Amino acid sequence: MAKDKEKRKPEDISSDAAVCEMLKNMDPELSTVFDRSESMKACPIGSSVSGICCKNCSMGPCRLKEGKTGLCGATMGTIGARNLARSIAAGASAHSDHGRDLAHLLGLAAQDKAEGVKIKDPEKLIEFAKVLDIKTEGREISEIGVEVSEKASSLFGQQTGEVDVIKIAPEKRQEIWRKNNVVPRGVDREVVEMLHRTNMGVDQDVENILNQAVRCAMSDGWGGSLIATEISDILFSTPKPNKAKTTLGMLKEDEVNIVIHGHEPTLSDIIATLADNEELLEYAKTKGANGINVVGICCTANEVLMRQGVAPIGNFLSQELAIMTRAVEAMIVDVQCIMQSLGEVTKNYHTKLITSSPKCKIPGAIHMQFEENNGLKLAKEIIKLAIDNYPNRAKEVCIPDIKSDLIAGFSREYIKYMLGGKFRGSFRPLNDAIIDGRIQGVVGIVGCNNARCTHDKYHNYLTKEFISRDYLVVQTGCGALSTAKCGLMKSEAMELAGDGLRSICEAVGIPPVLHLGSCIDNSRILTVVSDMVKEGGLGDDISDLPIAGVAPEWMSEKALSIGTYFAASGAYVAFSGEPIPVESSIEVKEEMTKGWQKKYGGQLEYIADIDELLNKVIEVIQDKRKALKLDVAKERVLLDMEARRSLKDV
Ligand code: SF4
Ligand code: MSK
Repeated sequence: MAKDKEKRKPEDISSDAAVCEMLKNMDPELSTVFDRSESMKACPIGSSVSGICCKNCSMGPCRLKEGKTGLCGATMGTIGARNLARSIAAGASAHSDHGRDLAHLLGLAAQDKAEGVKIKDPEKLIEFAKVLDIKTEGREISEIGVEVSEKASSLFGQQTGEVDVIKIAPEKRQEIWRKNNVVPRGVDREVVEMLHRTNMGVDQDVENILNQAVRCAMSDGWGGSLIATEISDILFSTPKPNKAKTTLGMLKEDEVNIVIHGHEPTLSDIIATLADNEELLEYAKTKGANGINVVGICCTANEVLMRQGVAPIGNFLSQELAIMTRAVEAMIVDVQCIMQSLGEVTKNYHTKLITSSPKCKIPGAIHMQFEENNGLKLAKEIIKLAIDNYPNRAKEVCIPDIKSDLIAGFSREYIKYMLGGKFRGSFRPLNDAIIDGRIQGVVGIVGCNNARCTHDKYHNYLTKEFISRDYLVVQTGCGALSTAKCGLMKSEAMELAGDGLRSICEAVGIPPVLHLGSCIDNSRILTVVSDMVKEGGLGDDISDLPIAGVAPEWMSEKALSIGTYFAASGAYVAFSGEPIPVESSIEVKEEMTKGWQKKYGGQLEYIADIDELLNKVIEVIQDKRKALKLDVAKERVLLDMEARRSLKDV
């Protein structure tokens, strides 16, 4: 292992300075995901670069190269489309199952039956109730909460009609979806049909498979994820900007460190709230600790960062290293993006690994199951267990002395408020800034880290490049944490922004990179772009907007679902890092680019070279500006107002 480590310098492995520090100091006998990425190469056929692999029946796995078919006659195109579609179904399931649980929790919280959880944003509940056509006038909040819970839950099992949260999208967009028959009928229905159609010997037509893949992804972005975000805001509060600090350096030498990791906001929100509970703090003192330090990893971190300012210590690839600091008393994990290696890593340290969801048990972990009626009691038990573990900590800890400031907490509601004020909240100033060219466009840089790319490098590189060219960057998930760690989410980052973007950021008082939340919260971006269209002046559909999405270090199947629902919503989307599992099929790639462009005005493609991707995104956005005649507007604004007025005649 030590020999493997000599191959790459820490700086070639990660752009996170605290992670590099850990890699320099860690026990050379131990293995991390970075080591395994070197010792175990990806299967070239499985990754679909030089062929494709199908294992949908026991006559296979069939490994195909150009010109061959599987035993059943399946072509590379059919297998590529099926593989992508199955990944989308899995990704959509993960997000949607999360949304389902929150919908159920809302009903219990409304009836005071969810321990430690209450409706924190009744205004948002009323707004969401209206989207679901639920009467709100003259009704108690609890009553509305129960009905919203029931209606939202019913959208998962609905069999016919439309998942009616799509009404949030601009009218024209809804018509495009109806015309192409991709409006989800019910969240679960689309996933089940996707799995059926990709079963051995069913759907064999590339376009037909991908049509359903789009409908399935739509049931995530405009279904399960959107429901999850709206209800998370209702229950745990709609985010407002808050200051925090980040990196592994936020672990504390003299306090009980508790890491919350995964994706769910429920138990983690209660644990974070209890960090300054007097009784628990007193108990911590009896064990020699000066406090309780709750910090986060991955999207659970993003959930509590957005609402409570809890420090995110890292993203996906930092999870093993957090334990290797020897300073973590307990790591509580819920669902998604939790490496199984944590069970092995904790064997070498005093850290207690605790699983809390019935959906995720890990060998080597203690299972302490969260139920809607035990949140507070369980959170206290977990914190006490962590406190009891503090005296078992090694004398020497290894916490990197590196920290970075950040501002997070940009919800759609807050963006509207910050631009227009409480009583006239509006996207007008943003649209105007885009129209007059101070902001060239909006780029969403989202998604995971991938151990086969230099950790955080592409996220940070692209973010810097875009803001320097006056593109406002919005982020979610691990991508958001990448840039936060390298200091791009603080006011000082304004210096890196182009003059136009900087003038807006200074006027409004925001950083040039906005943190919109967890992976689930990509649905926030959908609602923001829908509002931008409704505000007017930038066309009448999402596909008219000068926007694009990028996932430069993607890893999870959820990213494929996200990329697909953005493309189906009219955005240009590019992935980089590792290829999308369709690379060996020209037929599939053509449908996802030219085909989807024609149908939805958006597309999804993989571009290996990061500068090529940067230029492509700029080209796409500039083409949109041209189509809106904004390229002309910018020059005329710089000349005089008269010329700008005459633009109407162009
Ligand atoms: Fe091979 Fe066809 Fe079976 Fe796939 S479904 S494993 S291509 S025989
Ligand atoms: S946690 S899905 S690695 S963004 Fe949402 Fe990060 Fe990707 Fe998991």
